[in-house]
Amino acid sequence: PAQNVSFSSHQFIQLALDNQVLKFGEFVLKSGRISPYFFNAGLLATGEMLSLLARGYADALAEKMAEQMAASNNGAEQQELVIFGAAYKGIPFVAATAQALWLHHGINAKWGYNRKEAKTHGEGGNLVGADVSGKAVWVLDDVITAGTAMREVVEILEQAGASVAGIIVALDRKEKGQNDHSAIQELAATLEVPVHALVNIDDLISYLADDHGVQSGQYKDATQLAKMQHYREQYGV
Ligand code: OMP
Repeated sequence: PAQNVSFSSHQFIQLALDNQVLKFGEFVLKSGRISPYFFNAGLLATGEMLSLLARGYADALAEKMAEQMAASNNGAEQQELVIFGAAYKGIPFVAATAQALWLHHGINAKWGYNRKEAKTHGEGGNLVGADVSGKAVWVLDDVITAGTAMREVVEILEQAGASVAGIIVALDRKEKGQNDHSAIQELAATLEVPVHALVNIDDLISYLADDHGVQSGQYKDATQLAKMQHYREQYGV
């Protein structure tokens, strides 16, 4: 059955191409860089794609938990897992991941997210779901380029009295952050936490460069590939 299919980066990239999640052209990024490709995670808008993405996040988290358990004293006790999705795109992803963790790994993670507008009535505040205060939280996000969006999430969590246990993104564009290291390397070094990406720019380029990515011919565009390679030389690490 479809729900038992585990994450495959090739399947993920092919679905992203088929559904215009991964597009080619000229895009102005949040960092101001002009990119020949754009990954719009908002278009992972089918049950199949959301399930595959959530399975990818969940498998990676389960593996990290197993590593942590093996590294701890006698590995007896399963540590608490708290996951956090940043508004807006991270919200459905964190919910789907909590469900995938439960269904496929038997891990009962706590999950929460922020809202962008603080609520002034009812329960108030801008955090929803699991209480993150005093907790080490795994952050889920869609794409990392220069790391600005992720630094904002880290700040939201720190203000809520939480710390970051690790970071998982769907796509690491592997671009320079504030210095010559990649944004992901910088975050891993400053926060001293593991950072994991389901796919990165090198995976995209090699997928497009060999025959996997060209089932429907339309992606076999040498100029497109050359542009991506050129962009990677300019901003990549
Ligand atoms: P940084 O804040 O520079 O790391 O950019 C990451 C954010 O940019 C993501 O959270 C997205 O909102 C957006 N983005 C994409 O969604 N897809 C891309 O391919 C590139 C970007 C981007 O603007 O860099």
